[in-house]
Amino acid sequence: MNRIHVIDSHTAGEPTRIIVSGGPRLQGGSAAEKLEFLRQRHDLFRSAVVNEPRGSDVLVGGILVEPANKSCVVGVIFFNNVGYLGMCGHGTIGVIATLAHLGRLKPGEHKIETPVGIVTATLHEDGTVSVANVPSYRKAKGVTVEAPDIGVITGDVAWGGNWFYLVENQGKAIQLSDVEMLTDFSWRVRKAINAQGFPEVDHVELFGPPLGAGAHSRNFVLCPGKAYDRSPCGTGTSAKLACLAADGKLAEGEEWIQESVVGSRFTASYRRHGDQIIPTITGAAYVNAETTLLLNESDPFCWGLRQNGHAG
Ligand code: PYC
Repeated sequence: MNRIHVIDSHTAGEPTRIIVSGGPRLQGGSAAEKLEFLRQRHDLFRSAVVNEPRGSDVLVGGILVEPANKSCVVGVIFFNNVGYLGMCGHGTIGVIATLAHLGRLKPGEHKIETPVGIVTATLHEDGTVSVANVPSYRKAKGVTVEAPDIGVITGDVAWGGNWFYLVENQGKAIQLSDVEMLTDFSWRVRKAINAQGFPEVDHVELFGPPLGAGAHSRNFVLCPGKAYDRSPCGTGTSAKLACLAADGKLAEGEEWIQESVVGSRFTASYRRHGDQIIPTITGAAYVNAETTLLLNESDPFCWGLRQNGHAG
């Protein structure tokens, strides 16, 4: 029986499960190398932690690792129901809230190593967290795709720590009552953009007018395993800022309030970094469970129910 100590939190409604102890020993120096070791040797562990019956498709997991870069307080590898994430904005806010809950961090600046670079998280006195993300940029503007039963869609491809296809004004209201339709729409769009020369895109982000006062935009973000992000998505908001900056629609240091499909918010801004930007995303996470997962190999669903329908 393996015992895995985890702390669960949510950031703007999106859940994060951080493995604090009991995970596999990961060989490799950097977080990127450790991710490859986890993927090659212990992928079932990922599934056991986040998939049903212990988790759900919505859950993002993170395993804390020894950072190779000693300026970092910790390293983290994020994963979901189908694989691994380069970075995760809501998850990083969850990591900081988790470490603060454990008494391992005080308010101030803390560097965190991720597989795609070092991010700087600031824990504020009021418990909110600002994450200065990895350099973000737009790769392609105005990419038109034709999706079955949808027609022609135009959007931008951008990097914010993960790859996004960002679509404005797709004619659909971004509302919680329509998430099934938005999921189906975004999934078709994702297949179309992948087929059209952008196989790296694994998140689709749709935008519409905000519903809440003071917000600039509302989004729906479809994640790689077909779950939608309950938060405004930290890496997705970073990709959005890269596009706004490239179009001259948001000045350096100006505030952007991104609302999610559930109505939660991140506040964001950016500074220039050569021809890329460094976005900063601010939000709050709340710890809501501290528990021990039991991995009993005689349980037929010990390693989680995977999307291909297989147990273990
Ligand atoms: O906040 O960056 C994010 C994120 C990625 C996937 C789910 N949330």
